[in-house]
Amino acid sequence: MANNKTFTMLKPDSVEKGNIGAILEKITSSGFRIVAMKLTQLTTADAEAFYEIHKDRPFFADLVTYMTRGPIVAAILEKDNAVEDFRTLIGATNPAEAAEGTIRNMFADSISENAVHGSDSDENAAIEGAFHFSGREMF
Ligand code: IDP
Ligand code: MG
Repeated sequence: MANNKTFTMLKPDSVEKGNIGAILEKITSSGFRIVAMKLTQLTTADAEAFYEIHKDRPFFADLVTYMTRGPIVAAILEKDNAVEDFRTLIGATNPAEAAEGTIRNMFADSISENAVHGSDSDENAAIEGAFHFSGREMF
């Protein structure tokens, strides 16, 4: 995936609270094009693999429980400078520190349940997108 794509998940809290539509509106009105999208649910093995980098952190078990407790929306998004611009749009990991108008500022409850995922590099965007979507599901 080139540097014009990123990967996102609307996390279980966003789906539970009925925020799918509002968050997608914010994403598309900020200039991101939806390349691929589905409602899906992570297994424990999926979440452990996805967040492997955090496996030694004290919050790891809670993170896996949270991310597997219900469906998510997984999507690939396209825009110039997608990874960096999407991280700006979602705001800081801790919504208490997320800038006004960012998705986490508007829709997240806490540092653990923070509404959305955004890839942190072009390399991870490609890995994370390919984990969820085959070539024939990308447009
Ligand atoms: P990011 O999602 O902003 O990239 P990461 O540091 O990669 O943040 O952490 C991955 C996820 O783990 C966060 O989105 C959040 O759900 C959870 N998390 C991160 N730090 C903490 C923490 O200090 N306490 C509880 N959960 C956390
Ligand atoms: Mg991260």
